[in-house]
Amino acid sequence: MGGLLIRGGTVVNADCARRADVLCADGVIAAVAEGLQAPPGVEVLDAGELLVLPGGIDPHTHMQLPFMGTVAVDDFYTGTAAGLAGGTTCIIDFVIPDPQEPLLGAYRKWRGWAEKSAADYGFHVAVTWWSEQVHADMQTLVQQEGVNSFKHFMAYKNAIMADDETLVNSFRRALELGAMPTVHAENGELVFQLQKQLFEQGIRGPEAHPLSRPPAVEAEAAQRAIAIANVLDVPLYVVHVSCAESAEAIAQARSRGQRVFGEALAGHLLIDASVYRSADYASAAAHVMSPPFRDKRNQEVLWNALQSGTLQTTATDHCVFCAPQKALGQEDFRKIPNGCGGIEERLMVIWDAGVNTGRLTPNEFVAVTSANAAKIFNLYPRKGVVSAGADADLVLWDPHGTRTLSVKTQHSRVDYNVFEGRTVTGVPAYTVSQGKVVYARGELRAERGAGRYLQRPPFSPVFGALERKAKLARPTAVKR
Ligand code: URQ
Ligand code: ZN
Ligand code: ZN
Repeated sequence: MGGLLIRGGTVVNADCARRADVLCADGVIAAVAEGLQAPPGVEVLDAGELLVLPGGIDPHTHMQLPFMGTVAVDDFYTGTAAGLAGGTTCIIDFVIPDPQEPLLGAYRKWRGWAEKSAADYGFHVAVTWWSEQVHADMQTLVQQEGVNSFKHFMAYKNAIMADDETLVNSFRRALELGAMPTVHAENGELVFQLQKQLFEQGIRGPEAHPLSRPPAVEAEAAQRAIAIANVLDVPLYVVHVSCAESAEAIAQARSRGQRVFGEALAGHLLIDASVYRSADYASAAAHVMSPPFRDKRNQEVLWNALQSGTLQTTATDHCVFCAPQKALGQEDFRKIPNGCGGIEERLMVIWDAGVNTGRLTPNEFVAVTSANAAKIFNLYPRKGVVSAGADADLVLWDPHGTRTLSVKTQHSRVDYNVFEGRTVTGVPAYTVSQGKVVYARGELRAERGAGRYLQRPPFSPVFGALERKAKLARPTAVKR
């Protein structure tokens, strides 16, 4: 592989920023230092005033997800290509077995779909049912396939919802294996009953969606998952935290020393529930995702949670359906396929609303868009940092550049853009993936199939087990 020297930029990692050149060779970073010379045959890219950041990591996407009777329209190629155009060079997607579907069979199916990815990818595997076979398959996935995180949908009753029995069994198994349990925290029974009540009251349009999933429905599930994890002494990652109540539950758990992590979606940080009050069905339905976009006051709480470390990562939950698919719910909001986009826009909107406003420093921006996800899901320092030995996944960031986000210019296949019309300051000028320039000032050169499956080692179960055994062995002081 020819090699690339990125000269004259300012390298910004989660922990520090400095003027340095970056030499890439054979897909990895060979050196980060001032005054590097380009060996013969190596392409030189003059970074000038640009910042050189670790490529974005989106830990929550659903490319070509079969869901609610249809399939998300961005597949693993178009979705990862759109990500590269926005500076995201790695995704962690989801294998979601149907109940009773063997986990290994579903995993192999998703691995086949993902072969076309343009960028590197990993998988969280959802535990949607429980049996001795699931118990065994989790071990195979951790020890042979490099899966170190298992997802649990507490919503979607009569579909992929995990009840408490599944949560407890799976969380306990994850701990034994050194894997991280993650949850979609909404009480699926409450959603089901509220949906039914609204429908029977004749409230059947997209405006009913947020009414059937109020913040309290999310907070109950978040608190329950946190409590179960606490009793079992297992870490927990809560995806798409959308409201103050859930963020508060995580903050309290963390202040008690419980190891709970949380994720904010770019959409929830910037879009509010007014979108559901549009008189136009297509516009309101386009924004149906779960948890729903919330009242605006929740946005500041989520930003504060990112700044304070209550939440550690940002993601998009990129799961996109076009108008004809969203029209499946024309007569019944419960049938609107849930999901929105954002993989191309995430870094730009978080820089614009986060760094330009002073909420986040550039270093914190790198932490919440790349480094923290790499650390939590055990990809660091291969991913998430500009340093020798890391994969050469980089984004050359132009903090003064502007772009108006629109369906007219996006690379996603979906037929709308939830950030439509927003003009941002701070854009990717170049994206480098595995040491190759794959996006250059508007020109996308994503390569179908160039992405690699990422094995993510388990966290050391030996250490965990030893620690627990020591704790159990210690005689508890008997109060006289
Ligand atoms: O719930 C999820 O995370 C998947 C099914 C995407 N859809 C959504 O509304 N978030
Ligand atoms: Zn979800
Ligand atoms: Zn999701």
